[in-house]
This record gives sequence, C-alpha cells and structure tokens, in this order.
Amino acid sequence: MTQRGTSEELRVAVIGTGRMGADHVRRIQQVISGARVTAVVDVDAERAKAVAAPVAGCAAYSDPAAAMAAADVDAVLVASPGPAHEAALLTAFEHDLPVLCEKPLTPDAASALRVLEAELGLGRRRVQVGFMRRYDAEYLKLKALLGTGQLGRPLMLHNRHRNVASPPGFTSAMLISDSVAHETDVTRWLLGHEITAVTVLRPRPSANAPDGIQDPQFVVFETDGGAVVDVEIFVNCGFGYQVQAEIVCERGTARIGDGHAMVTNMAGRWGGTIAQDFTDRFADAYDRELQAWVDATRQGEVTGPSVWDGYAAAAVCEAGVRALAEGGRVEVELVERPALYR
Ligand code: NAD
Ligand code: ISE
Repeated sequence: MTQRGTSEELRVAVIGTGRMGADHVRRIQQVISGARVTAVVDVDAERAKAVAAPVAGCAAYSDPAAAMAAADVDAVLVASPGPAHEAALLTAFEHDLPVLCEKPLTPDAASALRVLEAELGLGRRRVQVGFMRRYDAEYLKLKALLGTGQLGRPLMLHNRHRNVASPPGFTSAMLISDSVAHETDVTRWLLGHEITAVTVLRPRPSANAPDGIQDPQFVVFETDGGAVVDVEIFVNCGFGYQVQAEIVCERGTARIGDGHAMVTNMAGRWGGTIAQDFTDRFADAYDRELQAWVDATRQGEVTGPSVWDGYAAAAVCEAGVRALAEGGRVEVELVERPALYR
C-alpha cells in the first residue's frame, strides 16, 4: 500500500455526502486535477455507499475517525452539517491531515475558538475554510478594483442574498449563522475591516416563509474601519438565487451579481434567466476553491480563508443571532488575533 502523503495525487476523504459533499466528490473526480476521492463518510451508511459506488478505489465509512485513520487518506474535505465540524476538525488534527472545511467553521464562537486553539497547538495552519465567494470571478474583480485605490475609501457595502426556498429544519437564527455567514466573510475580506457590531431588523415575514420563520431579515454591520454594511437575507424569495453586492466609496461605486451574462429580446420583452441555487451561481467558485486547496496542499501549504476567518465569522453570527432574538445593537467580541493568522 502507498505510504501516506507519497502518492502523486492527493487522496481525499469527503466527510458528509449530502448535497455539498456529493457535489464535491463529483468535482474532485471529474472537474479538478491532482486529487481523487479514496474515502467517503456519512452517518447514513447507505448514502455513503451510494456515493462511493461509482468511484473506483473509494471506500465508504460511517465513522469519520475510521476514514481519517486509513492509510490511503492524505487530506480531508468536511461537508457534514456545521455542528459536526468541530469533532471532524479535531480528529483531522490528531492525524495531522490538511482540511478543507465547508462553512461555517463551527456554529458558534466558543467551538470555533476551541478549533483555533487546537490549530495554534499544532503551530501551523492546517485548515482552509470554505468561504467560496473569495474564489468567485465577480467578487475577485471587485476585490482587485478596491485594491487599486481608484474608488477611494469604502463607506458602505449593500448586499442582497436570496434563496428560492429554505430547506426543512431551517430556523430564523440560521438565516444569520448559515446564510449571512457568507456576508460576514465577504465584508471582512473585501474591506479588510473587522465587524464590531450587528443590528437585525425584522420586516413582517413573507407569507411564503415556513410558519414561525423570520424571513426576510435586514442585517446591519458596523466595522472598525468606519464602514456600514447592510445585508438583505431572504431565503424563501421563490423566484431565484441571487447574491448581489454594491460598494459605495468616496469616489465611486461598484456593483456585482446582476447576472446579466445574456439578455434576450423576444416577443416585445427583454430579459435573462436567474440562477436557481448556489451550485449553479457559484459553480466556478467551488471549482477554483477546491483546485486552490488541492494545489496548495500538494505543495505542503495552506492558503485561503483561515480558522481565524472562520472564528471571526462565527463571533459575528453569534452577535447577529443575539441581535435577532433580543433586538437592538449587539457588539462583537473577538479575542486578540494570534500571530499565526496575521
Ligand atoms: P446535507 O444535509 O445535504 O448533507 C449533510 C450530510 O452529512 C448528510 O448526508 C448527513 O447524513 C451527513 N452527516 C451528518 N452528520 C455527520 C457526521 N457527524 N459525520 C459524517 N456525516 C454526517 O447538507 P449540505 O447542504 O450538503 O451542507 C453541508 C455543509 O456544507 C454545511 O456546513 C453547510 O453549511 C455547507 N454548505 C455550504 C454551501 C456553500 O455555498 N459554500 C452551500 C450549502 C451548504
Ligand atoms: C447555504 O448553506 C449556503 O452556504 C449558501 O451559499 C447560502 O446561499 C444558503 O443561504 C445557505 O443556507
């Protein structure tokens, strides 16, 4: 059997074979280069077997620790639900395996801090967090434009984040911890600021929202660079998947996410199509994200969103969930940023 870490291709265990995990298995096997899937894990053993079956040389497990102990696993992609991430990450650290962990790093700040402390104990980064918008072509253009300084200092960032329908079990708090988690990262990454306070306004819920779910919400961030950021999160909008952002700076504005790749004129009307979900809208971003992870890992490096970014996002989301429940403005508390993440 090949020794761990000596095969040419990165041998990946994918933990969680639901919607994202199964799509990442397809991506590793059919889209990107330099890696193959040698293990899949799901607490639903039948699901793991079904995802493993068409993949040559891929074993199915129902216990993440058993997969991570296997000799033909060099790296781990965590795509189980957020509450299961901490255990998977800590086990990966025990086996000294590099990890791509889907967002959120963990669902709350205390557990994210435990992961951060465990990684600090290793003395080097091991984790890339799956904030894939950092790999999206439009967000990258916006980031590059801001970097030129032509627009001047950012003053405000307006975000819209709409999903067709929320999945079963989605709660009011998850609009923030699961969905707005992306805007917390986008804000920190685009502006280079930390978010210092969160306020959540609650419009009368849409009649299309499941009973008892506060949807939509209007979330406001304040940042340590003096910017104000708003996020409309609306996860039962019914008509499509839309993620849009407009930055307002001292000398101009820039806007992405209008999705006007093709406009048709027909029968007295003009228009285009709207993506229906994130696997469509962000397909290229996921591809680039995974290729970047595989390339860096094969070089023995860790790049992209860090455990610090995952922790900061968790802390902001926790403040947001409190602001949603209690009303008013909630300040974000962060520990001092360790040197490993500066
Ligand atoms: P899902 O419910 O479709 O799939 C999760 C799978 O994990 C299920 O098959 C479940 O049986 C399995 N599972 C549960 N606990 C497990 C455990 N302890 N070990 C192994 N498997 C376990 O969920 P999903 O939509 O695929 O989401 C998975 C992750 O991906 C979440 O962290 C979610 O936030 C994230 N996500 C990211 C994006 C993005 O745009 N980046 C989009 C959707 C979901
Ligand atoms: C989901 O988990 C994602 O990460 C999607 O990108 C987001 O649009 C959706 O709202 C979340 O539930």
